[in-house]
Amino acid sequence: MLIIIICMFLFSASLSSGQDYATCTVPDTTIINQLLRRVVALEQALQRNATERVASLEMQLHDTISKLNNLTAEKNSLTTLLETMKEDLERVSRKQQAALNRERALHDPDWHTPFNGYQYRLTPLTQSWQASRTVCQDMHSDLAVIGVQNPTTRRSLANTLGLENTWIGLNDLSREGAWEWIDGTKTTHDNTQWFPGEPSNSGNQDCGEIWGHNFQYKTNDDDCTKLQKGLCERRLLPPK
Ligand SMILES: [Ca+2]
Ligand SMILES: [Ca+2]
Repeated sequence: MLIIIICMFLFSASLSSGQDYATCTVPDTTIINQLLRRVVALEQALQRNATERVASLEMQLHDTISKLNNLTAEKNSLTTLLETMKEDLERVSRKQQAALNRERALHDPDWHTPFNGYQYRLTPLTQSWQASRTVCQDMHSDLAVIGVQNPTTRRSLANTLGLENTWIGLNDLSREGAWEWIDGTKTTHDNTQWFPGEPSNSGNQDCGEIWGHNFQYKTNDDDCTKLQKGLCERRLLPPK
């Protein structure tokens, strides 16, 4: 086998050098050894080149992966920063919108603004308690609770708005005699100033109203279907 390889090598050499090795005879041992050493050296050189090339490619791959990881981390960091900036922008926008809404509300001529952080107005038509409440809710408010629990504020509202019998946010619709404000607060001696003898539930009275001047603007229960105006209340939210 080795002789065949050597013959092939000699034939190849004859083609490149022009020397005639066409007749392949068994060469001298020295020549064979020289050729063998050249083959081994060539093989070792090829092996070294391949190893170095693989090592170089591995380093390049490692470097590329490292850069990719760095870019991914940078991208994640920028994404987080972008989301934070977006949230900050939205918060500022909401704050500006709230301040704008508050400013508009403060200058809304249809609403009265006492000093308790709320605004008040009467519903335009005489309606049932529930219909009056719906009108208030359509104006982003509800029937009054806070302003009519405090005697001083209630009297101020009565004088300013000219309150007569007026629906407020009070009822015992859930259970007879269990009076509560529409914000869920139970009635107490301090937060509900009933006119003496009230609530009477006379003929089934489940909705609360403020009585007029002659009754010191005290509270009474009345038939919920009675047609009268309601007192709407909305909170002036300070910007956050
Ligand atoms: Ca009742
Ligand atoms: Ca009554």
